[in-house]
Amino acid sequence: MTRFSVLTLDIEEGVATLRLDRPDKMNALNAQMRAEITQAVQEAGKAARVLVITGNGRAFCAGQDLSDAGNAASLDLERVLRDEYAPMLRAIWDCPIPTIAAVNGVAAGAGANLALAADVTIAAESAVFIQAFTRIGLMPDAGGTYWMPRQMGAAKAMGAALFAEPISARDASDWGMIWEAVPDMEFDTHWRARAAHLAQGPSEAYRNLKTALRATWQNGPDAQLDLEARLQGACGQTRDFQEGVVAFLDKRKASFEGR
Ligand code: LHQ
Repeated sequence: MTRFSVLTLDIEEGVATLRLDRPDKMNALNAQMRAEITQAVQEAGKAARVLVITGNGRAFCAGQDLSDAGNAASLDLERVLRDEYAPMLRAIWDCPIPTIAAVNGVAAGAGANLALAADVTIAAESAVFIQAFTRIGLMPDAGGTYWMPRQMGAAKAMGAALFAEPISARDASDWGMIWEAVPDMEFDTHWRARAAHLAQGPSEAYRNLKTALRATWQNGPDAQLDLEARLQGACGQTRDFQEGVVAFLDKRKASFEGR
């Protein structure tokens, strides 16, 4: 497995855990971090059954490393977004296994949108999400304008972007921006249990439901019904489906192999 310098990647019992590891910089994203996340996500997608992205230290991720920028005016934002952020976000969106963002602390700017790019976002109650961009004269990027209105609705997305105020984990959960907020004391145990659940689940069904739930934004009902039929047809060919039905009839818990 590749050695990384600004993150760690551990794979155990089907769970890949990617920890952003620049705690003194609140895990801010520099070029090295973006490249390593892209590579680690791709590796995890091949070697594990679920991927968790979390942060070391008190932050999840403070977004773009602003100390990297030097003279901000000379930073080519368009290039950085196209060449470095987009591949990282595509790697997460295209990841064939379920992805969990375990948001242990503040998630700001591109760090907030990194958290939203995961399939499931679980936050510690003390964590906050800040669309911090307008504070430094920018608009949301890193996929925020794509995910925010879809996840929290247009009104909340516009307010979050314009006011750049911290959104508590509890509000984020209530608004539908994230899956759940969890008391800090239970946070680690909780996301590990969630990850273990998915790592023992029917991987083909997960892959296909991700495809269907993403495609729904572009499809009308006919296309979506057609897609469901095709993808469910593929699920029907799996051993996990066989096992699921037999386990149901045997009144026992299914033991999925992930194929
Ligand atoms: C940091 C950072 C940071 C470096 C904290 N960088 N050091 C932009 C441009 C280019 C291309 C593409 O797109 C983007 C997208 C973006 O992400 S723009 C938005 C960038 N992020 C922000 O504006 C957030 C900046 N950080 C903050 O607002 C605060 O630090 C937060 C709210 C995250 C945490 O506040 P506190 O808990 O009060 O901590 P702190 O501010 O004291 O920070 C702790 C240390 O971390 C501190 O360093 P120091 O040496 O003084 O201890 C900060 O300088 C450092 N840090 N964020 N993004």
